[in-house]
Amino acid sequence: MKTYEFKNGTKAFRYGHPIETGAIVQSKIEKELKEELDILFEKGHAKISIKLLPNDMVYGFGGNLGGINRRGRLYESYCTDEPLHIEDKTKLYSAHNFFIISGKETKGYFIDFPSRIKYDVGYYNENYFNIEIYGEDFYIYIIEGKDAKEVSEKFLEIIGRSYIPPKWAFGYFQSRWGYKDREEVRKVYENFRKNDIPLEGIFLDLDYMENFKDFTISEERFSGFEDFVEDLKKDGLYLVPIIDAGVKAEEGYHVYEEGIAGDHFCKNEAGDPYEAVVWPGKVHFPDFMKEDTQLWFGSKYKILTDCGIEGFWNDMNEPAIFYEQKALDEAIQYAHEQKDENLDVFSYFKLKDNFINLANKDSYYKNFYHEIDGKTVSNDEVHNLYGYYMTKSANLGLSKLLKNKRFLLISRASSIGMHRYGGIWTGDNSSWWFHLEQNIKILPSLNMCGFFYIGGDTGGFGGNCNGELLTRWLQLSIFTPLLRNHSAIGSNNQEPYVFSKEVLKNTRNLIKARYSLIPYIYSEYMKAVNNYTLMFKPLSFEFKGTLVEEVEDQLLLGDQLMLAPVYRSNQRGRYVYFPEDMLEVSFLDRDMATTVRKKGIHYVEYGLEDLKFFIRKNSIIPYVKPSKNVKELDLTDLQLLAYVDDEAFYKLYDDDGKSYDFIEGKSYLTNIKIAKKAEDYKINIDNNNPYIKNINIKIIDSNNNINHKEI
Ligand code: MIG
Repeated sequence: MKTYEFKNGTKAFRYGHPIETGAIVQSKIEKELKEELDILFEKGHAKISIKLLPNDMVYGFGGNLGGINRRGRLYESYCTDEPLHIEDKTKLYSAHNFFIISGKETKGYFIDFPSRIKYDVGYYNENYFNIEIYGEDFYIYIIEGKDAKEVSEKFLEIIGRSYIPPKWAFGYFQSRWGYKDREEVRKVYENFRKNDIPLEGIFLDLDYMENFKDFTISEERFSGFEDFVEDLKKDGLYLVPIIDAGVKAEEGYHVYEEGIAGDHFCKNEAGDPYEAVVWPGKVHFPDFMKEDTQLWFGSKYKILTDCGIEGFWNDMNEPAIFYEQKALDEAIQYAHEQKDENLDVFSYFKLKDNFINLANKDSYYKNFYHEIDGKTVSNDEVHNLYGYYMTKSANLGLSKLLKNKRFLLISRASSIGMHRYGGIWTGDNSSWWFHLEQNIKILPSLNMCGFFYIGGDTGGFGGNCNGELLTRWLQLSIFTPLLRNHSAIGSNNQEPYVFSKEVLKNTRNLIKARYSLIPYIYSEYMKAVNNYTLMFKPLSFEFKGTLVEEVEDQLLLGDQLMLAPVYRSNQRGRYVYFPEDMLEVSFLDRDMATTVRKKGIHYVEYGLEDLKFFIRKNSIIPYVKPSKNVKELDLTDLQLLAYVDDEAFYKLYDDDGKSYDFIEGKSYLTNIKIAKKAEDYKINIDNNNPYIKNINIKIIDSNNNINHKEI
């Protein structure tokens, strides 16, 4: 074992010879340290057991189901295409091995290991947190701090700054698997414009490709693609195509030919390109663990960037496998053998399950190999790096192709480290109220693991969404960096305009509110990323007490807002816990009504026609007039909504939203200070944002007295 220490005090323990995943970027120095965890090495696995005290909370685990407090659940890190997000699922698309145990003392742990890990977070025995690592070579990082907030910030420091998208990536996106051709996409765009709903872009799903082949465009359905992209861009609209991990194995197809010629595909046991079946039929998987393969695949995005594309979503990169030919053959063979048998129920179940369980079998991932530093390593051993390295490859490619221009990039599979290369969407949720609730809880957990450009499929992916659910979901998603309404083929359409007039009106207003709030949301995003702080926090990261620890359906956004979305049907409002006095804002009310809420529990009315949030004491929220897209956002007249008790501050961050010049300090700051002075207010504004000309301020005091100021 080797031990190390980081500048911020984080300790690292190296066991065996771990694969370097690239999750950690900060440098560490070797230092003699006492081992803190009792690790039992047994049959090639490592087992750790941590005692949990009755009031310990467990945070982290990023993109998993369950509560903000992870205690009482089972988790597994093994990236999986799991389309059914139900209560008893232990793993989804991500492997986010960071967690914090917080109680009398607080410690964070990160297990840097790229294969399977199982966690029993006090599930079978409430007093123990048991971990089983499927290997003996790994790093464990231990982070101490005075509380969970400090620990999470220290972790963000060592894993490095998150990916930063362009500002247009904060707009509203419409998506649907099944927009079958150019005409249909154009109609969607026209419908948004006709109905006066802002729209930043449309995601293109598999449908745009020729036979599901990466980096091809269907001539038949999307002819004249380049002109189409350009045409829409003139109106400020972006198209964001999907790229899948599997490359169709088909002679004559350029990506396949180049992949074979350049030796870019993962191998099978015999050393030939490994073959599995996904959307295109037989595919090979690029070996993203190899640097030249990363560069090669990354360079293929050029085919689309040459058409004017500046955003992508990487899908099926767990990698998802529908079946291996051999496994299918065996299932068919077994079925044949049973043909004239008088099956008992168990044989029948076996027959049926043989087919049902064909997808993503554990055994498949042991059947193909990567090359790492000249060594052959099975996918199973580095399984959780696949989506990460695919997205790294895309990021490297796009950075080269688009130079100083930022791009939108999200991935479905991920592990920690990937957060520096792209964002994620939370995969195939359903149009269920329960998934709206899950969407609330996942946000802070993802931030803790480094992921900031995040969002769920608003309205739900599978199943049929109704107007009420879409509206309620938007009331949450208006605040998430990635705001995308996406649905599955075969489900009912869920664009805002397919429902009643009432729903159209409400959703239009909500999306407009999003655009009004982009200056704030962007500012909070950039500050969180640059300062290694969380954008979304559980209440317990800022306040103390039992109630605060138990509330999981409210969040803090930045240091200014508390969110309390309605996530159940047929509600006219909900109970909200106020850990301190706050200002309730009805943002879509004609006069933007406000109510001072005293510390405690209150029933807050929250209709479908509104957007509610709660401003913390001495905080200021900036907003502007809505626009149809980010390009047309106009900061000339900046509005401020301030809840002032004695002295309120806000630092509004802005930059060109397009380039990386902000890294060299090319950003605009507007420092705002509003202090109560006897019967009046003293306002200090230090503005170096050239776009802001006038500032209108609405100041509300703790008695809900309203004051207007103009600067
Ligand atoms: O097997 O491309 O999560 O967003 O619409 C399904 C089709 C493949 C899964 C993604 C989803 C996408 C869908 N994909």
